[in-house]
This record gives sequence, structure tokens and C-alpha cells, in this order.
Amino acid sequence: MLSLPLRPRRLRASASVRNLVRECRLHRQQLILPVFVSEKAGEPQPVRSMPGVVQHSLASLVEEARRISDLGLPAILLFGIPAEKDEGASQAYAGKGIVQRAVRAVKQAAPGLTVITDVCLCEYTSHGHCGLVEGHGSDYRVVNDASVELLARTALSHAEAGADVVAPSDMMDGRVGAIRSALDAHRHHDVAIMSYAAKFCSAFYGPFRDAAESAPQFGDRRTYQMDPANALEALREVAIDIEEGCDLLIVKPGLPYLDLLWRVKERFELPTAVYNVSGEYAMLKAAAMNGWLDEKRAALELMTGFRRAGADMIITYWAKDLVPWLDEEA
Ligand code: PB1
Repeated sequence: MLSLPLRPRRLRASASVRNLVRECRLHRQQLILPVFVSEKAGEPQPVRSMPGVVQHSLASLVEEARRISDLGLPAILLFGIPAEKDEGASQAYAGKGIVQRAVRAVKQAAPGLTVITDVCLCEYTSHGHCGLVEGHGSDYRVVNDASVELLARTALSHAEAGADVVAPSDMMDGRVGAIRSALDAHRHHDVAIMSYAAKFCSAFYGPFRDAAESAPQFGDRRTYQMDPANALEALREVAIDIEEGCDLLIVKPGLPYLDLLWRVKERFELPTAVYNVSGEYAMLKAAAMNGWLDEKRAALELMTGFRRAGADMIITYWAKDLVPWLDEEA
């Protein structure tokens, strides 16, 4: 016989009981910090639309990498801003390019830190697209297969520099298979591929484009990044990237795509990261700076939502801030 009324509040009665029955938790070991390194920066340059985020110089990046490692964070996701950009993205795969030099320096300074490199052409092309472009103005197209060749060369140059993981964020067809073949052909069997497999053409990337100086100079990314309305297409994209040999998955952006995160994890069971993107970061920062939201509480709630939706890893600009916040919550 049930004793009525049923009383679920019994398990909310104290902090200790609530902690005991908490269903999902977050640990610093599940956090990945995106970082920017600029070939032009003599010292860290703040990114106006992302308070707390800077474009590092090579020297300041090395110091930051040591701090990140000492905090017990497991990994960084590295984005480079070259001094020169051109239509062929030549600095993306240059042996002495800014990212290649940064990987070498970080691995030397913090060998225990996992270095994930973003593989894309948008930070290196003068037009800002994630692939090579034919035509100009309204009459242009992003060329897939020629771009894939350069993306494979870029990933290889990162592996040669010592990257542990390469993360193609370009959304060209076939890039995961081409990168895996190039890495294996050069005996980089141990370099993993973390594919931005479910990546949408989102309005939430604006602040990142400030940080990476990578906004498209014409057109948009709709012919390669996915329509936000298409969940089934995203699941097909994930299946393709797994088929082509990726080891880890990214769902991106995060907040507006928690349904996709859940479906991807439920269906594919591969280690899955969610990317808490720049626009999600900037909007909470702006609300907090106006006193409208409590940044710490709201950020922790965001992270809990990502974990509850199935994320094994969270790529977030709050990674460093979260370490003391999580210790206080423990
Ligand atoms: O934080 C962010 O907004 C990430 C943006 C993301 C980085 N992988 C892409 C944004 C864009 O489409 O410009 C970069 C694509 N290569």
C-alpha cells in the first residue's frame, strides 16, 4: 500500500542528500579549452565580443598552456591566426605556420596536455571561407575536393608538429577519410580525428569570427554547414564520418542543439563532445555584465545540461573558470 501523498521532496531535504542522489556530474577532466594564437600579436589581444578571451602571442600561449596543465585541464583546442592570408590558404599547411610552431612549443612546455588542432581553411583564406573558392561576389562556389586535399595537408602538418588530435571543422564532404588516409600514409596512426560531425550553419559563431578574424568576406556557409532544421541529415553526417574513420565526435553549437547531442550519443555511442560556442558564451557574459544573470550559476547549469544530454566532453571558453567553480560545488 503506497503511503500517500508520495514525497519526492525527501531527496531534496539537504545538500548532502541532494549530492548523494545527483544523477550527472561534471569534472575538469571533461573540459577542453579553445585557445587562439596569433602570428601578429606581440602580447595577448583581448577579444571585445568575448570578455576573458584573448588572441595569444606564441610566448603567452606557452605560459597559458602551463597554467592550463597545472589546473588539471586535459586538453586545448588550438586556433591559429596567420599574419598573412591568401586565396589558397597557404599558411594553413606551412611547416613553420603559426599553429605548427604553437603545437611544437606547447608540447615542449606542457607535454602532458592533449593538443587538439582545429583543421580548417577559414582562418587562412583571404575570403574567409572554410574551403577554396571559385568565382567571386554572388557568383561563387566553395570547391569541395580541392579543399579536401589542402585540409589533409593541413592535418598532416599539425601531426608532424606533434598534435595529438586533429579536429576538422570545415564540413567539406570526404575530409575525414582523406585526413585518415594522409595521416596513416605518413605513419601517424596514433593521431586521432575529432570530427565536427554535426555542425550547423549557426548565428552563434559571430564572436569567434572576431577572435579568429575568419568571417566570410562574401556569401555565407550555407552550402557546407548544415541547415539548423535538419536533425536526420546530421545523423547521416555523423554516420559518414564514423564510416570514414573518425575517433571522436563534436556536436556544434551546443545550447540550440541538445536534442542532436542526445540522439548522436544514443545512436552512435562514440565519445562525443559538445562545443559551447562563442555566441553562447558572449550572450551569458553580456547578461552577467548587465547584472541580469549570475554567470557562475548559469554557466554551471549550462554545463549540467550538456552532460545530462550525453556530452562526454565539453569544449567551452569557461573551462578555466569552471575549475574553481566545480571545486566550490563539490
Ligand atoms: O566558438 C565558436 O563560435 C566556434 C566557431 C567555429 C570554430 N570551429 C566555426 C565558426 C565559423 O563557421 O566561422 C569555424 C569554422 N571553421
